[in-house]
Amino acid sequence: MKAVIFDLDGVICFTDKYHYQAWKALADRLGIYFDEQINNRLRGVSRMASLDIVLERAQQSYTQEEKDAFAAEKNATYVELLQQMSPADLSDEVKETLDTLREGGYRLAIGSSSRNTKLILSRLGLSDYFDAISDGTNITRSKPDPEVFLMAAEMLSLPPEECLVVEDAKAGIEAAHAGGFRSAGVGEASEHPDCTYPIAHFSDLKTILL
Ligand code: B16
Ligand code: MG
Repeated sequence: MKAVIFDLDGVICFTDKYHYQAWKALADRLGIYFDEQINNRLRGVSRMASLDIVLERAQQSYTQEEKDAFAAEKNATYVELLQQMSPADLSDEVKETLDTLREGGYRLAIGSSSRNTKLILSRLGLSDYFDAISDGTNITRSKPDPEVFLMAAEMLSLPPEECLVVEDAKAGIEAAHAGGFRSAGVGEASEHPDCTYPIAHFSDLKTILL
């Protein structure tokens, strides 16, 4: 393998709590039940698909215009919360592993559903770190479709067989598998039958790749 394509949320950093707070604020305003368990279902899922999951508990249906406004409202809250992030939110384990893989000759890319990828990378001090960034702004189909990873491989000018995808979401493992990539899964992603390398810690990538 020549490159590693990292999912962002849940792999490089942890924005779950901010997604939760932002969706909860919207759901509370609309009088819709929302809890951590529902929030867990939003992992790796695009913003509009996440909204559809949040609205499953709604007592009424909404127009597309209203849904667009709800998604924008949630995102405004989320972006505000992201201002709390700083390079201190990048763990020593993640930074050291990334640096070691790079020294080992691997090219490193991001494959994230988030349309806020560049903002998050900048908050973490990683704006210019990756060789390619494929995210929610350059895809039309969300994970489990492989588009986001195929775009990353294309940006690296490498075939999927030469790229390892690292994911925390089951939908991400399915996307990697569908695109012809091998995958390393952390958390619930490690339990997916299509996950090539289940790992307990991010630093285990060094054992797989070096
Ligand atoms: P945004 P990932 C995903 O990022 C998150 O896991 C998911 O919870 C979120 O809904 C999605 O990005 C879209 O995020 O609203 O910022 O565009 O895990 O693919 O890095
Ligand atoms: Mg993720």
